[in-house]
Amino acid sequence: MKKLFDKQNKYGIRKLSIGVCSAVIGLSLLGAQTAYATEASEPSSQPNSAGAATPAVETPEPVMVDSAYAEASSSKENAPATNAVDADINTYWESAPTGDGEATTLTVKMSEVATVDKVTYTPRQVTTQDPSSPNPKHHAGLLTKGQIDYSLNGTDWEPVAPTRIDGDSTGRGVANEDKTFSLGANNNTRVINFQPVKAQYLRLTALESWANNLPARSGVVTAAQFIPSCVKPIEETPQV
Ligand SMILES: [Ca+2]
Repeated sequence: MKKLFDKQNKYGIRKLSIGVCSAVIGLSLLGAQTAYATEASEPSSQPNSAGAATPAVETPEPVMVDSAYAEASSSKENAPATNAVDADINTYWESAPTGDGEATTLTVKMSEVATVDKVTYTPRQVTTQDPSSPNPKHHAGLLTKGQIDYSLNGTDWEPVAPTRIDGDSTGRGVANEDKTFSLGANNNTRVINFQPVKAQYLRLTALESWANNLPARSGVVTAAQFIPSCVKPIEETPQV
């Protein structure tokens, strides 16, 4: 029985892994910057021109975000932090800022320690309705400036060093020198690239967000997805 469970469990993880990685591949194509081909699920078996046998290259296994874990400094009802890591673009996390100056954060966890060099961020996709607004259908909670910190244990944190933003057509998606990053105020999916780090936790700190025509909501931050892209480092196993 245990064997069967293990098998099913592994299959479940692999299935999720493919789904998340496919999403990242699609984004990379949109960004037209990088061919993110390392997750190809099929081994490269094309014959090369010389016909010689290609030596097997060990490819690190992708590591998945823990879809059962996500924490936020605050969340609106029906918009929990785990909605940012559920691989469903239509569900989202929404902060519920108290206005007391507390930083708005979203923390996600990988299933194991991994090498991470990018995060895919998508704001809430649906517009919100507010009858009191002159523009009752509007976007709110668009992250426009943030910082990402990483941790091995969920206690000690260091900021990552952003290198490039992909998928931001506004020209405002930039990596800043002070290790923060800026995004255009739109609801597109962006990929925040940074220098690779070894981590199990990533924490987004929202520094600025945007809501059109509704200053009262400008402190709100949303994430339909905030998903690290990572691989397990190949490590030499010491022989005991
Ligand atoms: Ca979601």
